[in-house]
Amino acid sequence: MVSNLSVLIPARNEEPNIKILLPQLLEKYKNYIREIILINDCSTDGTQKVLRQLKKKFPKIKSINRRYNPGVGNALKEGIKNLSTRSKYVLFMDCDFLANINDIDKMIRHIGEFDGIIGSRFIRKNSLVSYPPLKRVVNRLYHHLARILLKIPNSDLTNNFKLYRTSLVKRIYPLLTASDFACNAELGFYPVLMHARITEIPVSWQERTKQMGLSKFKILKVGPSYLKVFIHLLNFKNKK
Ligand SMILES: Nc1nc2c(ncn2[C@@H]2O[C@H](COP(=O)(O)OP(=O)(O)OP(=O)(O)O)[C@@H](O)[C@H]2O)c(=O)[nH]1
Ligand SMILES: [Mg+2]
Repeated sequence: MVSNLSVLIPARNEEPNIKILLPQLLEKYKNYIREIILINDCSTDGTQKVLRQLKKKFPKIKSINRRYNPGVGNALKEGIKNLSTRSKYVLFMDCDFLANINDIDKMIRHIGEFDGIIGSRFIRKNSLVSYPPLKRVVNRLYHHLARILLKIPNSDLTNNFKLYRTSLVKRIYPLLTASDFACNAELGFYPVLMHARITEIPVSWQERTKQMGLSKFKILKVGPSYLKVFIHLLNFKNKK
């Protein structure tokens, strides 16, 4: 059975979402979760204040408050460095995955057979509700290139919705170079290149409502970083 589960969540200005997400996770998965590590990067809204309140009520919540050099990759690496020594599994997820809380149940039930399970938005039809068309095209192109050049057939390895064994996370950690969103691609692709047992389950994706705050993802800004990661992945594959 899954125990000693660490949940790693990067956050930047996510006050409205963490108020809902963290209590729901702890309510639904209290038998599994050892810790939720929320890595708060330079938030200018009430994220830190809400976190302080939540931590009083839920001792399993830990926070890392980063004050400079923000970025999802920097935050995730910091989170991994701070995992409990007793951590056996790590769940990576975003603050706006409120609609995906129930999907974790399936991941937990099946992780015994795998080293990692990734939530894919591209297995089931109609899984994407108002997904930005440009992001979709670029995402599909990235995975298409991966199929051809890396011989990786998986459908959505860049989604930051992954349940991994902690031992696997520690093997990937030294390979992580991206400071931004492209770290999600490193976390998804390296395990497959390392021949870890990775599978995907279908999940849906829902656009942020007005109440959920703004997206921080800017495709033109992070595009070069994803390309750099792809070159690292190619080099890694060719060296093996
Ligand atoms: N720690 C940290 N977290 C960040 C930073 N930028 C974004 N995040 C978090 O990363 C997660 C994903 O960010 P989103 O803005 O939802 O990006 P996205 O999912 O690609 O965009 P959407 O399509 O709007 O959902 C959220 O939990 C954010 O709070 C950052 O600089 N530092
Ligand atoms: Mg999002």
